[in-house]
Amino acid sequence: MFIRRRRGWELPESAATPQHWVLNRRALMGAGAALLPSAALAQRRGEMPPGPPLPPHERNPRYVAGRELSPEADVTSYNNFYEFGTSKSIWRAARRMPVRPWTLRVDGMVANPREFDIDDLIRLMPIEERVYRLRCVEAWAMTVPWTGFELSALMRLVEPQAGARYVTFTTATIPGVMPGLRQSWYPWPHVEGCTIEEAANELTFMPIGLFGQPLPQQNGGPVRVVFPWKYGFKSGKSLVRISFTDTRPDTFWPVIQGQEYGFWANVNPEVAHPRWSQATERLLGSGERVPTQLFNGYGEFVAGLYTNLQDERLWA
Ligand SMILES: Nc1nc2c(c(=O)[nH]1)N[C@H]1C(S)=C(S)[C@@H](COP(=O)(O)O)O[C@H]1N2
Ligand SMILES: [Mo]
Repeated sequence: MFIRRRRGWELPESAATPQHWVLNRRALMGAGAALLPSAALAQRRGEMPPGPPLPPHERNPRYVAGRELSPEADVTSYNNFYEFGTSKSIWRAARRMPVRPWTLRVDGMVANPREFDIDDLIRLMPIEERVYRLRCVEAWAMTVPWTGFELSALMRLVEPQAGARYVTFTTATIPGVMPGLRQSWYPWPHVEGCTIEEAANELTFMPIGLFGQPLPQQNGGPVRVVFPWKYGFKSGKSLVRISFTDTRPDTFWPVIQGQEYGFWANVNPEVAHPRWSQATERLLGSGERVPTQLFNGYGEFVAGLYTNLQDERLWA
């Protein structure tokens, strides 16, 4: 007999309604509009819930952002996710991407290659919240509380082999919900990469949540990577595969425009983009301009990774 296991995320609709839909609904009803309940409205638009509630977890006080959190409404509605289109307003399209079930394959040069169901992975990993700054190469920046786990914890589970030198991160390609894939001149899928030392650094984090809620699709749900000391384009979204290799991967942006975007992409205020200065950045929400910091302010954690790499183009 086939017994269907009821998963944690298959909750009654009321329990699964993401917080911002509830808030939206309150705001709309407050305005006196006669509208469908928000969950039904979202469903009618084809929006999919971003996942089950996060497990209980705490904020790690070791990572201090030094500035206010960006407004959640801006963080979740101003995005770069080219699979859904090149504008910043892709959040509604991204919400149509189903994120359950979801499998993350971890393979290549590891002792224990595995395919993880995302909810099994979340149960296996030590989950915590970290407030990090994120600096886009376009010179906007945000400060957000990610929920997730250190990539190093996953590495301990799969055990990279001695010869593994690089790690690649591959984003899902789902033609039915990603209109951007029709722009066939881009080298889909979006592959990102780093060295094994960068992957093992304590800052390299795998978010599954944002502002205490499951990570919205537009921000890379159900699971992404973030390197807070690098330009944001290194932080691949909606990952389906992490692979360990002995050769440096051809990553997305250097393939498209190698003059402007390199493999390392560490933040540096003194190294201008060919078309604009990187000396300052614009904060999402307030629009305030503040000085850009070397390694986005994370030099104490990562500067040591690069002391033997001075011949490399580390900054763009
Ligand atoms: N798969 C994929 N990942 C991606 C991108 C993308 O277009 N596709 N954009 C990158 C860029 S340029 C930035 S700045 C960040 C933005 O993350 P956010 O939308 O959560 O702020 O995601 C990065 N990850
Ligand atoms: Mo970016």
